[in-house]
Amino acid sequence: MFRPAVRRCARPFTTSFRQGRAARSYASASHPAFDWEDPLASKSLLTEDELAISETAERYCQERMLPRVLEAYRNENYDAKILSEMGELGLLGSNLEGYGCAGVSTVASGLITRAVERVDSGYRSGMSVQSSLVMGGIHEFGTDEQKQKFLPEMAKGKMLGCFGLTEPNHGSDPGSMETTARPHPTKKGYLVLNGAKTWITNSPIADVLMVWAKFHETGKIRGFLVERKDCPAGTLETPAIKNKNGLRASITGMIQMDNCPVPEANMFPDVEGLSGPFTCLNSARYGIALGTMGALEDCIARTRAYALERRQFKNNPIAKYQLVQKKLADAVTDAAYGTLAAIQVGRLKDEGKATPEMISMIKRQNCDRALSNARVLQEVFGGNAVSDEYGIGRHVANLFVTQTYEGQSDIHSLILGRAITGLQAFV
Ligand code: TGC
Ligand code: FAD
Repeated sequence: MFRPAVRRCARPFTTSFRQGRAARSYASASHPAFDWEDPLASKSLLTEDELAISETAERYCQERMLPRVLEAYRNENYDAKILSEMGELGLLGSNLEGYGCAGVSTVASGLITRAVERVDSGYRSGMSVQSSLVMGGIHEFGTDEQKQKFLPEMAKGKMLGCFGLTEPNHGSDPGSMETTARPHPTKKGYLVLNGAKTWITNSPIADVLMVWAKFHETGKIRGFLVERKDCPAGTLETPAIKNKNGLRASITGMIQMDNCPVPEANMFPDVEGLSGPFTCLNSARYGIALGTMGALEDCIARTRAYALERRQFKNNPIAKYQLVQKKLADAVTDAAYGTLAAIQVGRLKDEGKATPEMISMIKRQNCDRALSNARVLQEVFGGNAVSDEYGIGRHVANLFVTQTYEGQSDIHSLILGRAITGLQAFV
């Protein structure tokens, strides 16, 4: 639970959101009130279904996840039951059609990530990998058999997945990966995977590991579904990476494969090259764009509540000082702009009109602005920012990771730069 250590200078955002608005509102019959929680009225762009889904997700996250996060973060203790709870509520693979998935809009799926990330980016990470990267990939590229076998159980959160693209020597440049898939020396209809993946969310607890590897015949990247239960001892190891200084409420590990057998039937049949993993990443990057707005909004709510209660100099609340107000104004503006941009791209995505560059733009901008604002808002807490009970430091550490994974922000700048100039800057 959120319990301030020194003085009651802040409360969970659910209790403090509405305080103080009436005193400064210009509302009248002819003038609507300014709502600092939704300054540009993004809610007016949502359908009734989307609003209901958002409310369900927010309620679950605040009532069931928030009370667990402090202990999870302190002890790097990810509770995998969270995924089955989300499954029960229909929050996993929510924008996919069929196979027990809810089939909601892209925007609705983003509102779910926003609700989860309002609590913690690590919890959102665990969900994004399951929903967007693994379920999304199987839905897009899998055979009928693969879809039937994996998706319904994954939608319930009873089977957990991870997504292995990054390697120790190849992060921003996955096209240079070294992991290979070759024919099994003795078993017909099988391949063997060799190589290592690192920084893989959920790998230590995954039942099914989506591994991207270079196929022996063509040298092209192909996707494989490795089932842990079918791997002989010593062929698959997934050690956890401990002592992280961000995203501690999620579980991260490696995937080490030593002649790891995988049936040919577990290879995606048609997709070749980086368009496979990057198609999965488009959905996950979208979820991060709206998700990080949840983390930023939580930073804003905590900071506002703290600044209204904390008093310095002539017993004034520090919220009265202009420098504090500017910090809040900057953050609230960026959260509002970021939310609107993500809703627009979500709508375009459902109409088939979104480009990968649009997703790069909102992923980069929202992650960068969330991190930058969170770092500045942290200053408002003074020394109390150092106590984990105030929650703001956890968001700052997490938001560094969101800016780094699924394409570091500078890489997204180069993706945009290439689209603007036609010139390739990566190599
Ligand atoms: P490039 O020539 O740009 O593209 C190669 C092929 O891929 C296609 N493609 C895409 N397709 C769909 N969506 C996209 N967004 C796509 N981007 C590229 C492209 O059309 C081409 O297709 P084809 O058919 O012609 O072969 O490839 P490149 O090697 O030059 O790429 C450069 C670059 C920098 C853009 C790319 O490597 C990149 O994006 N790097 C960032 C790496 C990254 O994002 N890694 C993510 C790892 S997974 C992760 O972090 C999960 S964290 C999850 C969590 O915990 O929440
Ligand atoms: P590098 O590629 O070494 O980059 C280091 C720096 O150099 C960056 O700032 C980068 O922008 C810059 N740089 C690199 N190339 C260029 C260039 N050409 N021009 C200018 N600047 C450049 N991966 C997965 O596959 N699955 C997962 O589930 C997953 N989960 C993760 C969870 C966590 C907690 C973390 C930290 C990472 C995770 N990742 C995952 C890996 C993540 O995607 C990579 O860390 C990320 O892609 C960056 O790769 P890298 O760490 O190797 O950095």
